[in-house]
Amino acid sequence: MVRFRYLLFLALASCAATLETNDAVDEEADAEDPGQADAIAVMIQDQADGPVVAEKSVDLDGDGIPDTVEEMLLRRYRPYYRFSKQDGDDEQYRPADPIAQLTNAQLRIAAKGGDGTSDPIAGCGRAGDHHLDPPDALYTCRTDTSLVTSPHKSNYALNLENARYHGVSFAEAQANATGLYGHVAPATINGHSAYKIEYWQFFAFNNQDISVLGMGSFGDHEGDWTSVQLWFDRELHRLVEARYLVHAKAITFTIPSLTPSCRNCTINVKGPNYDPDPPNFFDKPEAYSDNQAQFFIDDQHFKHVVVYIENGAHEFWPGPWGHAHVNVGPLDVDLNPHNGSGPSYLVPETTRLYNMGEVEHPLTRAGRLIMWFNGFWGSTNTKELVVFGKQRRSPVGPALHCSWTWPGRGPLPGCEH
Ligand SMILES: [Ca+2]
Ligand SMILES: [Ca+2]
Ligand SMILES: [Ca+2]
Repeated sequence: MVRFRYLLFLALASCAATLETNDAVDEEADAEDPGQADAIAVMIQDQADGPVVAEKSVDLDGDGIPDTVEEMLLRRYRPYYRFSKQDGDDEQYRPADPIAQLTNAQLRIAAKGGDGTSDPIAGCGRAGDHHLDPPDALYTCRTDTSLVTSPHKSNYALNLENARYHGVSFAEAQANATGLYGHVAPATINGHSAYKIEYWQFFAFNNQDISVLGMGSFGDHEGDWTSVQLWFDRELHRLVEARYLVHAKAITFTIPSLTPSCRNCTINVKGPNYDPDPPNFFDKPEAYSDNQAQFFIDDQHFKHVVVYIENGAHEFWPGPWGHAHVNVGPLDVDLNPHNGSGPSYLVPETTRLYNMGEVEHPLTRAGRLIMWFNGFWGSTNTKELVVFGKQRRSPVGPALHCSWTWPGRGPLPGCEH
C-alpha cells in the first residue's frame, strides 16, 4: 500500500510538472526534443549569476515562469535577420557585444539640453583611461547607476570607445548571435494569458548618414538598442502577435492561425491592412500595422519573425516595403533603406543563455550588467537640428524602454519609445 501511494504520488507529481510546461507547446509545430529542457537546465546551472541546481522548475528571475521555459521560447522563436545595403555597400555598424563595449567604456554625465558630457567620473574605472574594466565597476564606483537602487532614468552616460563602433564581423555575429539578449515575462493578450518574448539587439553606433547643408552626422549617436517582441498565447498555444520597434514607434502584426506545408522556407503573411505601398511612415505609422509580415519556417515548423534591418539606424522593419522621410527645414530627407539585400541569416542557437532574467532578479551576469544601467548607452549628446525629437542623444537601455514588460507592473516613469 505504501508502495502504491508512493507510485501514485510520483504519477501526480509528474503530471503537475507536465501541466506546468504544457501551455508552452506550439500546436502549429512539431514536438520538441524532450531532452531540451534538461539541457537548458544545465546551461542555467552553469551560467546563472549565483549557485543553482539543474532543475527544470527553477525560477531564478522570480516571474512565475520556469526559467527553462523562458530560455526555450527565446531559442525557439529567435528572429531571422536581413541587413540592408546602402548604395551597394553592406551595413558598416554591425552587431556589437554590449559587455565588451562596457568594459572599454568610461562613465560620464550627460549635460541637460544636449550640451555634451562631463569628463570621465573620478574614481570610476581603471587608472589611466577610466575604462570600466571589470564592467561591474559601473555599479560599484557609484551606487545610483542601477535601476535597482535608483529606478528612474539618470544622466549617466557611457562613453563608448570610438574604435569599436563597427562591432564584430558578420561571420562572427552569425556564429555567436553577438549582442542579442532577451527576456520573457507573463502577459495578457486578447483576454488570454500569454508569454511576452522580447529580443533586444545591441549595436555600438547608429549611423543615420543623413547629409544636409554640409552636416553629415545628425541622427548619428553612440549605442543602439533595437527590438522585436512576440506574444505566445498560452490558451491558443501559438504565436499571436509581433511588435517591431521602428524609430520610437511600434508596428504590430496580428499573426493568424497558420501551418504552412513548407519547411526551411520564408512565407509572406498579409494582414487586414495590406497595402504594398503605404504612405510615409512618419505621416501615418498605423498604416504599417497589420499590413504584412514575413516568417522563416524552420525544419520543425516553428515561425521566426523576419526583420528587415534599416541600414545604419538598425530599425527592425517587418518587410522591405514602405518608406520613411523627414522634413529638415525646407528639405525632405529620405531615411536609410531597409531593403534586406545585405547579409541575412537565422540568428543561431548558441551555448550562451539569451535570457537576461528580470531587473530585480537577473539570471546571468550579462543580464545584470545590461538591465541595471539607468543612464544612456553612449556619450553623443550634442545640439544639432532635431530630426527625431531627441537630437543625437544616445538611447537608454532595454528596461527603460516603454515596451519592456515588467512582471506584475507597468513601465517605469520616464520610459522611452
Ligand atoms: Ca522565470
Ligand atoms: Ca566615444
Ligand atoms: Ca523572465
